[in-house]
Amino acid sequence: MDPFAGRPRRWLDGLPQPPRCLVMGVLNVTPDSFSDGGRYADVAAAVDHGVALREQGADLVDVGGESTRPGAPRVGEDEEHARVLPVVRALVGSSVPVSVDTMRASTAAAAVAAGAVLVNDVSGGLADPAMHHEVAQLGVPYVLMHWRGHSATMQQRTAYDEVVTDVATELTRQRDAAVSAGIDPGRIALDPGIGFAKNAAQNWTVLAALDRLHELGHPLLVATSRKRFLGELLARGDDLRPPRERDDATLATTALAAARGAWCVRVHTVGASADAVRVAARWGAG
Ligand code: PMM
Repeated sequence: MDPFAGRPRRWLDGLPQPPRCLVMGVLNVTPDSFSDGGRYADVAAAVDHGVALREQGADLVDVGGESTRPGAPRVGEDEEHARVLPVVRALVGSSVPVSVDTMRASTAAAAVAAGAVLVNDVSGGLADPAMHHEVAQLGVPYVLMHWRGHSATMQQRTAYDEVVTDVATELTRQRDAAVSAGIDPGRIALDPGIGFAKNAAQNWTVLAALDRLHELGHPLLVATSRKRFLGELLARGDDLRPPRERDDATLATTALAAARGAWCVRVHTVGASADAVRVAARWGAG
């Protein structure tokens, strides 16, 4: 029997390469994420939101059960499974393509068994030594993000000689580890980890250098949605623009990332971004 029966084939034959940037919709099943914590903490609300994201044009709905906002504590394995798996099952049952946002191999495996088609690991394999081997066995696409440590301490890890070079070097090291563990390089997308162990200036420097990250030879996922550096850019005096008022700025970063060749953007508000990536593709085609 085909273990992937019923799942969208386009995700199982490798990384899809559509003629436009993909849109991943964020679905945090957490009480404490920085912009949507608590809103989708119960299964029914989360599933309704995931279906709505799909209807608004998400190519994937990214289900996560552990907040990674700066300072967040870790969530236990059982709790993460209890948050994520019923939502993954229900969305897959509604024909929504789902990725799982997790740093744990066991959660990745359980979510793929429940129908998820991609593993999105913000730690790039550093949080759980079993992750790369597990993803290799699962045979699904893998988003490998630049990461230097858990949320509780990551903002103390912002020392770089030159941020773009260092991010590229560290991503390459993790990519090589993933490939050595058996993950097909054709199924790996890289993500510079905007807001992870980076201050606002470093985030902007990395975004301005996407071309250098393209040289690593993998599709790039860019996730800026509602992040603090946008709140800082748009601050009035000492008052940061609140997370839920950063969607217009996120739309600008979506359009720019898509125009600079990003393979996928990860966003909270999907509809406008789904339009923007089409505009960027059409503009690029001339
Ligand atoms: N950021 C967050 C969560 N998951 N996944 C990837 N690949 N890249 C990111 O930058 C990323 C992520 C944190 O933000 P959230 O609270 O909006 O989910």
